[in-house]
Amino acid sequence: PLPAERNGALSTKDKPTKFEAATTYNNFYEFGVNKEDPSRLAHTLRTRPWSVRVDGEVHKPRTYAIEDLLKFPLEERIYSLRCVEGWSMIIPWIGFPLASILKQVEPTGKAKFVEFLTLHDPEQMPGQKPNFFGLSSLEWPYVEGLRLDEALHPLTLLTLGMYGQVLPNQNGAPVRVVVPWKYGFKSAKSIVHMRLVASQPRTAWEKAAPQEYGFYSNVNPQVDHPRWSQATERRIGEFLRRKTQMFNGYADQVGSLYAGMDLRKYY
Ligand SMILES: Nc1nc2c(c(=O)[nH]1)N[C@H]1C(S)=C(S)[C@@H](COP(=O)(O)O)O[C@H]1N2
Ligand SMILES: [Mo]
Repeated sequence: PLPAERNGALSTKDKPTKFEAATTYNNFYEFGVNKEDPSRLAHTLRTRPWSVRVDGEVHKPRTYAIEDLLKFPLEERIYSLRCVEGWSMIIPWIGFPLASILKQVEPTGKAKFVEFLTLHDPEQMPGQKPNFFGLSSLEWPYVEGLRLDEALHPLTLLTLGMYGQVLPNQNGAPVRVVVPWKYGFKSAKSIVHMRLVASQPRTAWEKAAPQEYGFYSNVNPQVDHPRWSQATERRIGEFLRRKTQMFNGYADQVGSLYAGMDLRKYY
């Protein structure tokens, strides 16, 4: 169990997805490319000891043991997660604003982006082993990134738990980020390193298919994926598709971050 008070103001009123669904229908390519692979295979991930290195363009680089992270004041926030594949879930996450950590390490004036790196260990993460043909689903480690102002936004949650307990391995134990106005792949799992950098990181999905997965990846029903529409989504557990909301429903809170930007160009 991981107790935390609900932040009602920052939580959607939509009904949470069933725990059983949220823990058996996952994307976590370190454990395979099929939705049921992570729940079946992620037991090999060792989440203790665990630490997160925070360095790069900062005045006070620091390594946080997972126990240090668990001492931050935790809150529960019910967010919608919209996968780029066209499905969504409502998940009661537990964590604290990523900004709390970023402020402690004191970014230098050169820091413009935050890069997130997932653990790279094929012995624990079988999906990182190349297949018979020497091919891998993605380049490892999984890399994601945010602009510094996005990383500092109060909605961006450093996440340690969900549904009142610590994160199940398949959902990115022991620590992941959750960025609710962006497609799910921006929310990197099982993070070991956060690097503050001057130039835009090259993310794992940009390396795999740059014309399909841009750096920003804000949820946007008006900009289709090259191979499918993004106008609607299937909420896991529901039958009819729903309309996808601009910025996944968080437009009032985050729209100003992108004022004046052409969101077709910066997809
Ligand atoms: N390290 C890592 N993080 C990842 C992924 C991944 O394959 N590896 N998949 C992403 C994708 S595509 C989605 S939709 C969400 C899914 O999170 P969930 O399984 O907890 O719902 O995790 C994201 N974070
Ligand atoms: Mo996704």
